[in-house]
Amino acid sequence: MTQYIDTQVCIIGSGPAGLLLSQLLANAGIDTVVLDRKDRAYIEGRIRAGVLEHGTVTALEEAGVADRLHREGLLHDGFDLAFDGDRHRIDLAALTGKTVTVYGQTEVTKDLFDRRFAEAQPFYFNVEDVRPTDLTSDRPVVRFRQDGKDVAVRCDYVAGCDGFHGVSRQAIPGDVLRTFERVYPFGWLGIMVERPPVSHELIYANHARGFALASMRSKTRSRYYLQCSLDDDVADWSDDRFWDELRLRLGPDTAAHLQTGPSFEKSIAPLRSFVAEPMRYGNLFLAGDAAHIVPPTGAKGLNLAVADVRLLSRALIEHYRDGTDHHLEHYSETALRRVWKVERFSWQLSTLMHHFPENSPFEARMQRAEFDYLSSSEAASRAIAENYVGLPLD
Ligand code: RFL
Ligand code: PHB
Repeated sequence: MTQYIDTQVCIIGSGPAGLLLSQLLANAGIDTVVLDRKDRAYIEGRIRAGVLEHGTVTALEEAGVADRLHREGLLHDGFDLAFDGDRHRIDLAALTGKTVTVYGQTEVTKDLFDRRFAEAQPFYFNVEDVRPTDLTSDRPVVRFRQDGKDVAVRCDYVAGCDGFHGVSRQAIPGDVLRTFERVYPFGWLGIMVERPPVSHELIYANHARGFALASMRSKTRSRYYLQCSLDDDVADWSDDRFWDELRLRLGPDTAAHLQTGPSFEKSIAPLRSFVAEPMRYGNLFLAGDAAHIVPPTGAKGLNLAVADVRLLSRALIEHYRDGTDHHLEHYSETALRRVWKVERFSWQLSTLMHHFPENSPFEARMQRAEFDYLSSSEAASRAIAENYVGLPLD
């Protein structure tokens, strides 16, 4: 026997995109049902993004979930690019008048869950076999199984917020969907450690041995990354090996301030650029990693997911409140225009800052020339800065 549930918007995926969309719609009096194949503890535990654009903070404020962020988040008004020992600071505040906020994705997710649970939002966790159907009808149905029972959510719209490996994108027929992809020939090995950061701002370093990033989650917790081979196994990387390599890539002046300790998280993530077009099929709308992936170098993945959700929530609220579909009709093209600009920036910064095994000496010189140009040109630095703090919504 199938249990039927009726709602206005069925949201597949309760990562940051799905949770924020649900909250923004709830604030406008729109009903949602949210489902996820994992549970809350698992989703909150995923250590990922750390840098929030100004617009992301605004969206969290609009959703009413920014109190702790304002208390605990760290405002950063610049970051460093390092190239074979030379350093160039991108002064975000001076170049753009804006800052970014360092606050972990784990915390954003926790704040959103706390709020949704306080409002008794219906969640379906640990669901299996999720199938979005009837997407071109005016009453789509999302079917799934939970605890051996069949459930069907009847809705006006489906929001596919189920990440890169989700089912929503796959529900778009092959003759409609176009995908664009670049897979990078290396990964990022990341660790978390309960020690003060090596520097009060982030350092992105290109070294002949590979890229390194010094980041943080708070004044006492650091996050470091090293470019690694895709064949590497986390087990090959003892903490000692990680610290030795990080010291080499950051250089002696910075390394002198490095406080090491036992890591409590260590994982390898591949780097990919990916875009799916269109981001709408019938009454299905894709948002976040379900539609696009950026390499983490520009710190854009979570921010891009939030930008999609701002556009989509605005369009859905306009539909229910004013009865007009102008922004829904243009959602895909508006979102994609911004997505491609952010893809471009993430690709540019990734290309500049990594050691590419296949690069010829010419391409290596081009990287160096780009760094030298950035270091000497305020215009070039401002172009990096305005992308890093976040491009306008549309
Ligand atoms: P998520 O977070 O992947 O959430 C998708 C949710 O959908 C669920 N799901 C399903 N649910 C039901 N049925 C199915 N069939 C389903 N399949 C999947 C999943 O369980 C999950 O809960 O996507 P969302 O919401 O679009 O959010 C995107 C962000 O998580 C992602 O872009 C960022 O984490 C990327 N990222 C960074 N972004 C930044 O803005 N700044 C950063 O500094 C940054 N650093 C990073 C990153 C990602 C990293 N990794 C590991 C990929 C650093 C790393 C290392
Ligand atoms: C992080 O702290 O996890 C982080 C920061 C900046 C990036 C990517 C990841 O560009």
